[in-house]
Amino acid sequence: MSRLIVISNRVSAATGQLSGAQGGLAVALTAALREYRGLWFGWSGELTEEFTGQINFNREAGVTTATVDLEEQDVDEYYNGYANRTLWPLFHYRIDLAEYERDFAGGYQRANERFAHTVQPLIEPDDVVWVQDYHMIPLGLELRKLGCRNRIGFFLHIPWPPRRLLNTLPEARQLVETMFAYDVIGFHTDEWLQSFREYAVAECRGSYSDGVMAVGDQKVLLIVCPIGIDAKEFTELANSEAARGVCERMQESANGRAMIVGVDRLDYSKGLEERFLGYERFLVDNPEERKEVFLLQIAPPSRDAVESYQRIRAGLEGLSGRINGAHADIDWVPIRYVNQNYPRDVLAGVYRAAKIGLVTPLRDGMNLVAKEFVAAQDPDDPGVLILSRFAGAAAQMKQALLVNPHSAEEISDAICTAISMPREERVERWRKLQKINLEQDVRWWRQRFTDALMAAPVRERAPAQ
Ligand code: GDG
Repeated sequence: MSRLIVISNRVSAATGQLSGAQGGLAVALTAALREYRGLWFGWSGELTEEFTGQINFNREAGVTTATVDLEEQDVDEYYNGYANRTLWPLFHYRIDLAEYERDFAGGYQRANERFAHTVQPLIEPDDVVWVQDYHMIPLGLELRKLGCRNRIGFFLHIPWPPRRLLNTLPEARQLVETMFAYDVIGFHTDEWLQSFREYAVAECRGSYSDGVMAVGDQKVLLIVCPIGIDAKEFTELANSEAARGVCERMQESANGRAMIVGVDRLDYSKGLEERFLGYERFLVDNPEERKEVFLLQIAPPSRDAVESYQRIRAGLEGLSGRINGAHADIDWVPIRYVNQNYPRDVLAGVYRAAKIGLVTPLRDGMNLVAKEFVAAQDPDDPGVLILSRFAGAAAQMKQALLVNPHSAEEISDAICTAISMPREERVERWRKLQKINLEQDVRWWRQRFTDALMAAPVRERAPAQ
């Protein structure tokens, strides 16, 4: 049987001490790697004076990880630069925040070449290679240049931007052309796939038929493959003693008021400012309801080496302070805004205690918080999910209250609807949402992708460069 080689920027085999965004993904990939006797390769997160390509092997939770240290300049240009200051904002439609620097593009290319040279000797002829996310777009081509004929797939965890936005990136076409070295490319939604397809057809002379994009003599299968969570595990977590304790504590501190919860990495794509403004609109427009609710926003800081993240953090502190100053009373504060990272069982208990989950990103590849909120609910008395129609999750979670996150009025209206929603309707909506959560979970996702990849024809030869 073929081995699976997963390649991603950061590596985190599931050891039982999962935290943050790696949680569900690490569980899914670890399970796949165990099944296929695989290997997980990526950056160690550590710096080195001079890049040597020396690999640190580790065996964790039944999975072999192989990591490599990077030079400070690589991290500045590749990770903090091109990945997080160029591609992340651009792919989330924020060309106002995107920084286009040749040094970033050069560092990104160099880091990907270094990854390819380092991992290539570890790849055996029958192995199947799965590259993850926007940090590594050109990696497949770099491996092909080194003679790798294995099946190589790529999965994009973030949105694919519309063609006209992508064209603002000076090297957009060259970047997209590197992707034809893959055998399969996966997207969370049909919308992201269609944007990729439109770009490839219009700008790279691609032709598309039956899910296959052909460019010259290269063919790549495009698939929609929405990621899920480990819904069963998360539901169990929400029923654990620790989570129940947290839930009770939250209910006590809510003092009979309905808790609205938001949980997001502190990132401008998550629409936190717009969410606060929508909530404020609700307070202003519904004076009789306002002291019946409060918003708990958990927002652990991320990427704080990047200036736009420092700005959003300062902006949110100002905005939550202003809203609390304007609307609070001696016995009530409208927003509890917390910049901390909590263990997963605490999050599960918090979700469970909430009457409303407010998940309103301006743009999101998928959004796993929406799925976790659903998985954590009490089946007999579930809370209501308010979800941005611009999150990939909206394509699957149609029984949520879908809103335009830019509209304070829509957010406010949805909060009103959620607060007064009868129990039967809440239960009915929740059942459908949880059914999809369980059916299309994280294992379904990786099986769908690896099945497509394993079925791809093996390349006869590496493309000439
Ligand atoms: C990218 C894409 C796509 C958050 N705060 C805490 C904490 N979290 C966890 C959540 C959730 C994860 O982080 C966030 O996942 P999202 O999917 O919401 O967002 P991104 O981090 O932007 O992820 C996204 C995803 O990749 C997968 O493809 O869905 O669209 O942007 O699991 O629970 N976890 C803990 N403490 C916190 O305080 N433990």
